[in-house]
Amino acid sequence: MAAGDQDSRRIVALREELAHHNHCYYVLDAPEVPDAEYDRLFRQLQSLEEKYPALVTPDSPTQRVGAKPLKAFSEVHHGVPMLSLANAFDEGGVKDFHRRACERLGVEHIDYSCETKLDGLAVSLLYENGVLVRGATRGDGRSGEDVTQNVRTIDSIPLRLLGKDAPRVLEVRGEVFISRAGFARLNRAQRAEGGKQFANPRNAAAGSLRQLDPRITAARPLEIYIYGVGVVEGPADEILAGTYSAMLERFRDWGLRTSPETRVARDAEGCIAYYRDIMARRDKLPYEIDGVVYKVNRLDQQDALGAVSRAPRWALAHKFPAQEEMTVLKGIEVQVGRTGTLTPVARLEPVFVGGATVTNATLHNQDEVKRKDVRIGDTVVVRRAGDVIPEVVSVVMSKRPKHTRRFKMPERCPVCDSKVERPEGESAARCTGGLYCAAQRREAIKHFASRRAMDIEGLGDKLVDQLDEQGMLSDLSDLYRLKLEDLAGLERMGEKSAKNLIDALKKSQSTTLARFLYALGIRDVGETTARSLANYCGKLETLMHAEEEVLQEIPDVGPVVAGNVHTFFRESHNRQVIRKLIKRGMNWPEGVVDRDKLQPLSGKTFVLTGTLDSMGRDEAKAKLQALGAKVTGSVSAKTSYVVVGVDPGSKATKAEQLGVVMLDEKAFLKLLSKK
Ligand code: D41
Repeated sequence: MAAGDQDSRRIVALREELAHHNHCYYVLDAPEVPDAEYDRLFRQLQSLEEKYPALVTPDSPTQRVGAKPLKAFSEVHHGVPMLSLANAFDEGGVKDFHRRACERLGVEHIDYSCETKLDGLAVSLLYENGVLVRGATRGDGRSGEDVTQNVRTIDSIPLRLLGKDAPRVLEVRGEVFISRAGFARLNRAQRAEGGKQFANPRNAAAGSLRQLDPRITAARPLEIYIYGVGVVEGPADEILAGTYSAMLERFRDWGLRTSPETRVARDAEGCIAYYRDIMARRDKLPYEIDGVVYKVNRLDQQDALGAVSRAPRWALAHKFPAQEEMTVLKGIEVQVGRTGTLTPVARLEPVFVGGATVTNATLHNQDEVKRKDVRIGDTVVVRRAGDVIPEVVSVVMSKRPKHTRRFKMPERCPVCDSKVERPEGESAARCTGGLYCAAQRREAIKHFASRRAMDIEGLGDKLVDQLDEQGMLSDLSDLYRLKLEDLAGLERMGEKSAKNLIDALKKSQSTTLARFLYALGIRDVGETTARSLANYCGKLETLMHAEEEVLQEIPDVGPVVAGNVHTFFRESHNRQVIRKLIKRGMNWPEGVVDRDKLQPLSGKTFVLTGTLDSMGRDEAKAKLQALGAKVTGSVSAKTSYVVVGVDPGSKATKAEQLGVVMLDEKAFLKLLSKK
């Protein structure tokens, strides 16, 4: 069928509109319309194109996937070589780089454009007359592979540049990557389909871009940031005359996506300040980065500096310390925690990783050791990311020495020789020695003294160990029997610090019931639960005599915690320690019950989605809040209930995925009436 004027104009208009919304979404990060509206326009275009196949053009947004699988990739020669980046691993390297650039240019100051260094793979995109005609991998920098079919499936790559003023030929370079969220989603999907797991986002991005079947690539959450330019011909080649940051600005106008973390900074100091800022926010960025990149901002200065051995003299990658390194595992020690949990800890040949020297790394538990099959003498990969505890990630099997033996968890506690138990269904093995076990006793005292518990200033971990070694702490209450003379005899304990500690101990005795309960270190009783217990019962006596069923009535307390609390207070040793603590001066204002925290839905979080017949959303929210519930806008694993009305949104799907309890209107009304 031949298209009427109206239809063909509509097709063009739809493509422009879709391109505009893509730009808003990917480049400006500010969508103007909801996804559903985009989908609607997209489907309109699809059906018009189905009606008039002759009007389908390769740059239509409907044509991202469509090509058939290839047998092999063909080779692409890069007209302008794709250079690599020189590296600096410390601030000295940055200062040297800056000094050399200043000397060569004969200037005192240089402006740099700073950006994040994404951990993906470099590609080249070629636009002719505004249309994407070729995509290629970097390869060795001189030639790479033709991955046009695949880059076309990446939504953040425009198939046609916006506006009319782009150069006739424009080759841009950028990094294709997968965000953290995309990576998690991809691996989850792979697991569900029995496919292979990717080790990290970089591998996933590289593997996805090098698929011969573009339909596979299309299903992968690839993204791009553009950071460079190759061949440029024709009008608007003035982009090569100003600054790099102005060039990026022009790229954005044309619909090309650039990093939002780009800043101009002056001299090495400005660059280093940028590095520190990004380093501090590294773990919060939505994608993984392995450093930052500084580029001399003035393009004429870039030209003057030129390149040496495949790397420009005007750009520098300032790398973060690696988060994973290899080292040798010298031994496995089993540590006993406050509640008796046995944790296998790897003793390592010291290794510098994630910005610190690491000599110990956790192996988590017996199952993990078994899964990773970690053995003494192995070369292992150690990871230290941000503030998390260093861990052993994997074993380099090819480096395993001969005659190694599997690790087995001890059957007796390495500290007190009591029996080790592993309750069914739990991953943790536990020492059954209780407070007779020195390790548990010491950890319990350290917890008791900690800031959020009794807050005994000056009673650090080392001192607790010392006091325990001297036999001065057979239980918690002995802390309040300590005298100046006892402390004076200890190593590294001056008169002044001894006196301060005695004062701090005295001060800690005026406390609150919530703090005291938390300080006792009852299994699974954190600060929030301790507060709930205190608020609900008001008096310690009440709590000590409460039956499990009664405890379960308390907000935040389920059967497990109720059981733990009950067991703790039934234990005569514990009751005795509490009695002694009180006798020696522990006190708190009694019976102050915080009524707010006593409401029937305290501690519960609700999310509302869809419309209810019987009441408006505000009314439902008010009713819930009146009962003490929290009402939030988005579903997470912490959500207690999702109330699902008519026409629910994506929140219902999310709730289903996370296994959050969903209430329909009837169940919701019933819940309100019962409370
Ligand atoms: O984010 C990156 N990985 C990144 C890589 C970046 N932000 N800028 C880069 N700039 C260049 C030059 C200066 C050569 C145009 C790069 C790369 N190159 C690069 N990536 C892989 C090889 C080279």
